[in-house]
Amino acid sequence: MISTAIPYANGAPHIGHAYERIATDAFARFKRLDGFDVLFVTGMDEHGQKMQRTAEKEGLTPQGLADRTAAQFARMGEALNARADDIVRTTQARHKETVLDIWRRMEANGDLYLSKYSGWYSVRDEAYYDEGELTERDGRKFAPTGTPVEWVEEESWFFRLSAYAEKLLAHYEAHPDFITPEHYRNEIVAFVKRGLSDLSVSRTTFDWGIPIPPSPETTASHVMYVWVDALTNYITATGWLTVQGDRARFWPADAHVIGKDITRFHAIYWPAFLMSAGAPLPKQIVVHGFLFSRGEKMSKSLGNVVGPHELIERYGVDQLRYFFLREIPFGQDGNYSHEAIVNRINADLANDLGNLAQRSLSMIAKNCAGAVPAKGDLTDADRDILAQASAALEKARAAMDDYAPHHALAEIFRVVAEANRYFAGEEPWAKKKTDPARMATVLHVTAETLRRLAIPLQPFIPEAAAKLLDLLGVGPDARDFVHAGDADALQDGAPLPPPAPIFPRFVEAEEVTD
Ligand code: ME8
Repeated sequence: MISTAIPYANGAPHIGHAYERIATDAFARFKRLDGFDVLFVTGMDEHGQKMQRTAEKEGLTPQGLADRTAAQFARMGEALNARADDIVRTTQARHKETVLDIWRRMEANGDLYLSKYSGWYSVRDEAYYDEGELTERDGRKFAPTGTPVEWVEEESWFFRLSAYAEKLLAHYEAHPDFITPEHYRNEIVAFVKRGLSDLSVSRTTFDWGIPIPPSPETTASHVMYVWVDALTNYITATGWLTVQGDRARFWPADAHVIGKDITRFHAIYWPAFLMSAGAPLPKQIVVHGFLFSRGEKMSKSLGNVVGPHELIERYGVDQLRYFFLREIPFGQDGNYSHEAIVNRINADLANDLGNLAQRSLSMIAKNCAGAVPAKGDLTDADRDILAQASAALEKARAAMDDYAPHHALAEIFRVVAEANRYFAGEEPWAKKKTDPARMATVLHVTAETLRRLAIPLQPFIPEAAAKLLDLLGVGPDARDFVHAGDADALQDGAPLPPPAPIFPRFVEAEEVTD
């Protein structure tokens, strides 16, 4: 099981959301093609004060706002070719049931108590902050994330988070890969080592949330703190705890893919809640960095918010997926700009991969009767390029196990570049008259190299890889990684469809300015 964070339903999808969805989809596709049984889930975070306030501002009901945003995110998932198996919306009945179950388990374990909360709260972050973490500007106080905080004083349920610091540290110690990349792990470990305060887990000053069952001790009606609610979505998706159906086997999750701003919630609160509820912990919290448009943080006020749909329309979906996954070292922040995207499209996709496929396949169409040319005796150069293409899958697999798609793609494209050198060096066009058998062998080896590379490219650029495999005559049931090797190699004389381009160059149109 692999998940994305569930985006707040108070605003339209932005490129950070698209990035997370693309990366998680690539991880899910990779495992699926590698023979694993995969559950890929996403969702919508629909409760909380921020939702209630935005809805009021826009003259909508919170549910109306959530429905509108959920439809936008569903469209984004389709447009990115990154459809999940399930979308958990926190206003769904199945989810409320799961959250109440978790709550009762934490209560039964003696970890919830009623008290009074007085302290600072950021509605934008839906997070509490200690006085010491705040900065002051113009008489107003701000959280370390830059968002304004307000003073909150209310009756509240508390979760005994303080009792979990040692247990969490022991867990991080015993599972060094629990938070990855390591840099985020170190931050979390240092934070927990400073000690944890108990966490306020209910609110009484608004009502857009999951109601907490009334107790004789309370004087007001409480709704669940939105992070207890939201984090539980991951269990809702599997039905573990409640439905116990077919999907329950997917819990505990293998990976929660999240952005760096919400590591505290996923690597501290969530495992503590689960320990309290007696539930197994997810195996890994996989953290990605933030995307910036030319190095600036995206914000509406800066006017640099480019929507995912606009980018897909301008560059193409595989092009965008490739750019994000190849360009940004996973886990680090990254920039995107028109120039950088065009550069990747033209250099890697159009020139290296697209041209090699186009040149070799059109030579085959013209000179080899549109069928896989016959392979003669192999030279060292032939054997070497085929071996490199096979090894690319192994290296990509290791990189993806480390959540490093940029390394996987770098390796595959290193071999694409090698294959171009091989093709240019062998000059099959010059051998047409002098040594047609050798020409056929070089074209065969090139086509087989492309097949071996197209197979591991599928998770990253699904449409173009499928098109390339079509052009190579590889049937839909011969595309899993298990078919990448010698046993399924192209056969002499197998018919091929007419060649077609897979990646056009990006040509500047007059209106494309940045
Ligand atoms: O945090 N670049 O929702 P969200 C890359 N509802 N990733 C970014 C980003 C950027 N500029 N901006 C945001 C929430 N993200 C909660 C999650 S999970 C139980 C609840 C990432 O809509 C962000 O880090 O603010 C998070 O992983 C995801 O987008 C949703 O952010």
